[in-house]
Amino acid sequence: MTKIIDLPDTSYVLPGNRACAGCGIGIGLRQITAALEGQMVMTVPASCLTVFGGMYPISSVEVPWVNVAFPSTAAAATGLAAGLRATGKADKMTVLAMAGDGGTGDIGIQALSGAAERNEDFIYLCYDNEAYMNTGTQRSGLTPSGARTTTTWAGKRENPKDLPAIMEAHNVPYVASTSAVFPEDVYDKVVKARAIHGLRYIHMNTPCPSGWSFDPKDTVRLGKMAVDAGIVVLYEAAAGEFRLTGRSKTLAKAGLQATVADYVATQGRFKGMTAETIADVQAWVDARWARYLVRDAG
Ligand SMILES: Cc1ncc(C[n+]2csc(CCOP(=O)(O)OP(=O)(O)O)c2C)c(N)n1
Ligand code: SF4
Ligand SMILES: [Mg+2]
Repeated sequence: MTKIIDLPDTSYVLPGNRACAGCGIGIGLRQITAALEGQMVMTVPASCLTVFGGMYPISSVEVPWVNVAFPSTAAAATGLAAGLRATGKADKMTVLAMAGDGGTGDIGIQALSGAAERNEDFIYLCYDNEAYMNTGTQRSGLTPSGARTTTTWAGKRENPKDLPAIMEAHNVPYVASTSAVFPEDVYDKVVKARAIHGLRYIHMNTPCPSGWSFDPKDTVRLGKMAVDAGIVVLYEAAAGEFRLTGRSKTLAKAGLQATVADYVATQGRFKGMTAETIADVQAWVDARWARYLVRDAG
């Protein structure tokens, strides 16, 4: 595993973009573009990520980038991959489709599922800030239970969709779950995915100070707490071989170091969450964590 001190200094993400202070997306995007050494073309639907892309001719990201309509990210990536093959550039350049949780788990899932079934040759990276943030925080299928959004005023009632599991069910060659606040874990997974052909899916948790309602200085602390509580789990399934990675691997031996109650207390979006809902979410997290431990043990 790459140590944080050994991550490359080269950055394709310039300072001075218009994302909110403390946005988790920027931390992840730096590692993703560095892992691909800028040898890439991105396709991105409407989302907070387009804020980093900026408005022509001003951009904070130094790689080719195609903005596309909401449901069509994976379809556009399919076309870009075909274009690279036709022009003999497929070995040098990687197509990166990158979209939010709403754009992936709800609106773009049809094109993504089709591309996965055909095993198209690109990396699809879903950054998960757990709601439709760019339009002011509406609930998505990946918003956690108990979270208040502008469309779930009393707190969402359902647990989030398990998108990496849905992608694993497509039998694609690589599926991973990571968090932007573990840059070395993001970096290693993108490096690994780059060397594989076919559809590679990476799910990246990205804390969002504005939508989750916490102080921007706490992005990394909260992101790490989500992993320590087993709410976000770092793992990969390469050719069907499952393993926990990084901090989650450590926690498999040491035990989880935080609870759902600890985690929800840190964010305004969970204000008013009842003890009963917290207990329900804890039971859901515990059952899921137990399944990961069984898979990791092989
Ligand atoms: C077809 C369509 N419907 C709605 C919108 C409005 N819209 C733009 S960004 C956005 C939120 C996207 O949410 P997500 O994919 O989770 O990315 P995030 O904004 O959270 O980064 C919405 C609803 C749009 N641009 N196009
Ligand atoms: S709303 Fe959230 S995800 Fe969007 S730019 Fe701000 S911090 Fe980042
Ligand atoms: Mg989102």
